[in-house]
Formats: sequence, C-alpha cells, structure tokens
Amino acid sequence: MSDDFERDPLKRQKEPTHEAKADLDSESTQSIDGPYATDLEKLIEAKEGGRKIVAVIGFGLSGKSFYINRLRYELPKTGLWNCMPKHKTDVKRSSSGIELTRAVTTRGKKHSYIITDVAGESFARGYHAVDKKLELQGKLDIDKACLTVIALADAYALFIPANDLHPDVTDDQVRKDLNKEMLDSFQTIVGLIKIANNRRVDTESIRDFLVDGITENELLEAFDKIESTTQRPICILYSQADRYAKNENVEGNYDQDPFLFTFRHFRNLAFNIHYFFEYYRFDFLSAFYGQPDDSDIPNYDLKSYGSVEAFTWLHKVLSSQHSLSGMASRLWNGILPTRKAIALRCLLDKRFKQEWRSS
Ligand SMILES: Nc1nc2c(ncn2[C@@H]2O[C@H](COP(=O)(O)OP(=O)(O)O)[C@@H](O)[C@H]2O)c(=O)[nH]1
Ligand SMILES: [Mg+2]
Repeated sequence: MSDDFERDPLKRQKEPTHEAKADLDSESTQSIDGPYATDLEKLIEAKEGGRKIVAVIGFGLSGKSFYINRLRYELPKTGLWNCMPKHKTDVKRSSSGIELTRAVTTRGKKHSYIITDVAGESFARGYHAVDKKLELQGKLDIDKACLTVIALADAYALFIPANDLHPDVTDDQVRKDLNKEMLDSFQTIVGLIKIANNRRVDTESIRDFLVDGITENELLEAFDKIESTTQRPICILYSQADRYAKNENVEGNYDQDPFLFTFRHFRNLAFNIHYFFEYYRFDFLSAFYGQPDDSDIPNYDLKSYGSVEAFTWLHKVLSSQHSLSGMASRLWNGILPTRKAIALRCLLDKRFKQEWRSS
C-alpha cells in the first residue's frame, strides 16, 4: 500500500463509494483483453510483485520515447542498472498505448522499476474525455487504461518541450494555451492520484481498478479538493532543451536555473505543483543533443544532458522513502522534501526569494 494512502487526509474523511466497496469485496479475477492486454498484465504483475512504476507523460513528439531509449542505453553503462528491453535503433511513433521498460539495480539491495511510456495522445484523449464529460466507465480501452496507469504510478516524469516556450518560436496566445494544457494535465494527474488513494488501491485490487476504470464523477470530485499532498515524486522536464538553447545562441548544455525558468513560464503550475507534491524537480533535458527534427533514428553518439540524472533523482526519492533509515538516508543522498529546499534557498538566495514571493 502506498505511503500517501496513510498520509492523505481525505482518506479519513471519506467513506468508500458503492463501487469502491464492490471493488474491495470482489475477488481479483477480472481478465483484461484487447491489444494492450499483455502490457497491462505485465504492469499488474509488476505492481503486485512490489515493483515501482515510473509514468513518463507528455504530449506527442515531446521526446518521451527517445528519452526512454536514452535511458536503456545509458543506465547499463553506469554498471548500476540493467534495462530490458535494450535500446532501439529506430523509434517508431505510436499515437496510442503504453510501452514498458524494466530497470533493475545490479548491486546491493534490489530496486526494480517499470518505466511506462504513456502515449501523449492517449493521455490527452483521456483527460479531454473528462473535460467534455464523456463517459469513462464501460469497456476498457487504451485511453482509460492510460489514465489508470497514471493513477497507479509511484513516480512521474512530465515532459514539456522547452522550445515551444520560446517567444521566437510560438506567439503569446500559443504559449498561453500551452500553459492551460499543462495545468489541465497536472490537475488530471493530481485527480488520478487522489482517486487511487480514495479507492484504497492496494496490490490485491489493482486488477479490478484497471478493469473498472475511473468514473467521471470521481475525477471531477477529486479536482475539487487539492488540499492533500503526495509523497510520490514528480520531475518536470523541459525536453529537447538543445533546441531552446539554439534559439538563445547558447552553445552546449542549457543550464539556466530551471526554477526561474518555471516562474517565468508556468507560475501557476509551479505553485500548484509546490502545494501538492512534496518532492518535485524542474530540469532541462537534452536526451539527444542536436538530434535532427522528425528523425526516427536516435543517434546515441550525440551528447545527453539530464537524462540519467532525472531518473536517478526519482529513484533516490523513492528508495529513501522506503528505507528504514528514512530521513538520514535522504539527507545523505541530498534529497530533501522540495518545500524544505525552497525555504532554505529563500534564506540564501535573495533573487530567488524575490521571484518566489512576487506571485
Ligand atoms: N533536438 C532534439 N530532438 C529530440 C530530442 N529527443 C527527441 N527528439 C526529436 O523529437 C522527436 C519526437 O521524439 P519522440 O521521443 O518520438 O516523442 P514522443 O512522441 O513524446 O515519444 C524525434 O523524432 C526526435 O527527432 C532531443 O533531446 N533533442
Ligand atoms: Mg513516443
């Protein structure tokens, strides 16, 4: 059972709904069919076996699949991780569905993750379905499954293509729309986490949760109450950052302060994330520095900035949360709840404090 199950105050206030009660009472025997059945079964098995799910979420073409292949290539080179399957030499676009990658530590206590590439279109269709009040109950389709996977995940990597935020590339209105889309996406993730908490999804009821799906009412209700927090870590990655850097005539890694960048572009999103996620991180990511646009063939000889770091951060947060030495291990690894880190930075960095307070 997840940590935030214990921590979410809504838990104690609310009785489970009828559907949730039925979920709790029923045996987990429902079967899954359809084109993604094998992947979903693997995911359930992994979760039942105690493995952690990292959901990689973002719109189409934001660089998710390239990033995951970079991890498949780079993580084993560190000697600390094994990845399955191996990196691809050709990354085909898929407009729906999920793709799984397993990453397991090679040394010490075993940690095992299922990195799940959630196709942007499935995610968007899923949350637009909520927006447009479409019926989410009924037959399990892949869009609904994607929402459920997000609800079940233990950690998140949210992709935002950096260059879409550049004033030379997109006009004000487009950037405003993107801002709204990102807030909507964020709200959806928050809503889904709360639903999983409210339904008391544990290892025995994962299958039912996936098959039964999420109801529109549940999601709308979850949006209403944001006052709880979660310990699940989230990494917001400004992807393909090399393209942004090129527009700024910056050579090499784009290493501006990602917090100040966030204040400039996503002030609202930043505060929403701050108040819901105890562990969050913004960063620039160039998984394939200088990769030509629209190419399906990743060039692994290109430099990569921020790829392994983002994954390692999620791993460090998750593993320190579940270690006995808890706080000590977190401090040792330099992992503080982000809010504490922000408070510290406000003390030490006047410019940051000004930006932070000027909302
Ligand atoms: N310049 C640059 N291009 C990238 C990078 N990562 C991916 N791309 C390009 O972005 C396109 C979309 O990436 P993909 O991973 O397929 O996006 P997805 O739809 O989010 O899975 C690819 O065709 C690549 O050419 C990067 O780090 N830098
Ligand atoms: Mg993809």
